[in-house]
Amino acid sequence: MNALHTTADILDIEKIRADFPILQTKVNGRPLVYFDNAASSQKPWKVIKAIEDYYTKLNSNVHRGVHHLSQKATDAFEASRRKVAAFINAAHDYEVIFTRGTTESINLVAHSFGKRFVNEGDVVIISALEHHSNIVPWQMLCEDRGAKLKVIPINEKGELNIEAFRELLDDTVKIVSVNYVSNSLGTINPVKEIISLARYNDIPVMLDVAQAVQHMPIDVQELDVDFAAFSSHKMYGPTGIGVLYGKESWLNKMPPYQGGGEMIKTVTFDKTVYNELPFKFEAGTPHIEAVICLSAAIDYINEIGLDNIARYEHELLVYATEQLSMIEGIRFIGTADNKASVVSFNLDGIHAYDVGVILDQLGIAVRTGHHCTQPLMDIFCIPGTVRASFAFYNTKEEIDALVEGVKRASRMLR
Ligand code: 7TS
Repeated sequence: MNALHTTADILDIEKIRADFPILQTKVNGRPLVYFDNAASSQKPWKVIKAIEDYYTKLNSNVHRGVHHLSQKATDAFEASRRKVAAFINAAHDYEVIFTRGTTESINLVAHSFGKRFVNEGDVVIISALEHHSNIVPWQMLCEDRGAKLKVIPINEKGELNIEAFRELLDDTVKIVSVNYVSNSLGTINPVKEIISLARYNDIPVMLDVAQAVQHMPIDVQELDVDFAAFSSHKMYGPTGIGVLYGKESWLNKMPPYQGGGEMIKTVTFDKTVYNELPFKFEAGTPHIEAVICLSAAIDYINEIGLDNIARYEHELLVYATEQLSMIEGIRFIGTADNKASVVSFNLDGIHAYDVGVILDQLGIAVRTGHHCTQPLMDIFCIPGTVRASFAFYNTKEEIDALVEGVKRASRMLR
């Protein structure tokens, strides 16, 4: 915990907000209220300055040069890998693969694990709560291999039906891939139970932790998860960089995802010998400055403390749910008992998009639409929702502004 941001476990939100320069922005003459954190979070000075530092002090390609700058850049790059490994408590830093983001991490596993382990008649299990990026790559794999995609159903609150999951498990299932936290509904899934049920049947599990890693501590060893994917830009770091965590035993058995420089040991025109982990999965020049600046984002999160973050964001969730529920005609989509700081709703007879436009006029940024979870919206028989997703720099006063804005939209659009 850092004395700068916390006193006796209470976050100093004013100090925290001063760390995020974009929060001073005015939109349509009003202070920006940024409630689109699930899409992408804002960046603190620490990260912004790290980008400048990289280009003014370190810029050079990594793992290639004997020269001073290349060595310094490589050291910083590999230090960042160690920081990520420690952040999720990976057993080895080489189990951390840098990718472009969650989407690429899932595609990597679907492609590479799939090529090696999924055959005709096999089954891949996902859940009804998945983002398109945890649906489409598996559909592509299943189509390619003649395998079948099965889906864990949900109840009306947006919670997974674990009994139904248990019944799907048999020896045709080759992998289970589910999210930890639903981006559209905020449901926190019982991933420990899912992993232990799958483990009992010797089935590996991939977790999409894109909406979890910035909200709660994640320990991949304690979870005993086989793969995990997340994006830097949702955790206060730069865009264009993400992580695939994979257990060494799996990664060693999987073929490379892409070919090129860096992922090889030796190349002749007859044969290529692949590099060891993690480089086998990192073809080409990586997004060096983003990797290095992700490390600054992790430092920032650690300074505040994920336990403090989780506690404060839960307060925001409870307050927002209470206040919004007083609005006539509001319907919450996703009312799970265990939720992260995401509130999704619709107003009776009013299109989510129209609510979003009015909120934007008031300087309030929410996301509207299907949130890249069309099959989930189909289950609720709706085209989309208005979604407010909170971060630790948000305040109850901002939630009051949202509630006033939604009331106004309701008056104007009825
Ligand atoms: N998985 C989940 C659970 C997500 O929420 C997202 C992005 C992704 C995967 C894809 O991440 P990317 O960084 O590779 O694009 N979710 C959202 C969202 O909720 N609104 O905009 C993007």
